[in-house]
Amino acid sequence: MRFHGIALLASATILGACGGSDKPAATDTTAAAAATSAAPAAAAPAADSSATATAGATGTTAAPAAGAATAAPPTGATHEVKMIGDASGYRFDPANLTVKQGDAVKFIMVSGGPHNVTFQNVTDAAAKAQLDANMPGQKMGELTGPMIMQPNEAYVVSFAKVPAGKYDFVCTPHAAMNMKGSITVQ
Ligand SMILES: [Cu+2]
Repeated sequence: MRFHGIALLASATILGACGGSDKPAATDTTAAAAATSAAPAAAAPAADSSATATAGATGTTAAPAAGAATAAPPTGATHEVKMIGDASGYRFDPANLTVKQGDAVKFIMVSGGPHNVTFQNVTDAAAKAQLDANMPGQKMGELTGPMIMQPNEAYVVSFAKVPAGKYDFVCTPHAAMNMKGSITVQ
C-alpha cells in the first residue's frame, strides 16, 4: 500500500508537470485514465502509473504492455552521472552524454535527494519496451525509476539492445526545477 501511495503521488506529479491543460486529470486518477484516449501520446507515462495503481487497488494484476522486452545486461562501458541538489540548483552532471549501444549509465545520488530518472518522449514502441525492461528496481511507472535517497546510492540503466537515438530524461521530483538531461545512444 505504501507503493500504491507513491505511485499515485508520482502520477499526480507527472500530470502536473505535463502542463495542466487537462484539469480533471490532475486531481482524479479515474479522470486521468479516461484522459488517455483524449491525449494518447503526451499522457501515456502518467496514464500507465494510474493504471498500475488502480489495478493494485482492485486486486487485479496489470498485464505487461504489448511488446514487452526482457532486461538486457550491459556489455560495454559504464558512464557515471551525478544527481545533485545544492545551492547552485538541481541537476544531473553531466546532463547530456553519448554512449554506445550496450553501455550502461550509473546514476549516483550525491546530494539534495530524493532523485530519480524518468525517461520521456520515447515514441518508438520497441525502444520504450527495451529501455523500460532495462530499468531495475521498484519502478513507479513505465520508464520511471525508483526514488534514490542515500548519498552514494546508485541506479544503473543498461542501454544494451536499446536502439540508437536520443533519450530525454528528468528527475520527477525536480522536473520543475529543470533537473533533466539526455542520453544519446550510438
Ligand atoms: Cu532530483
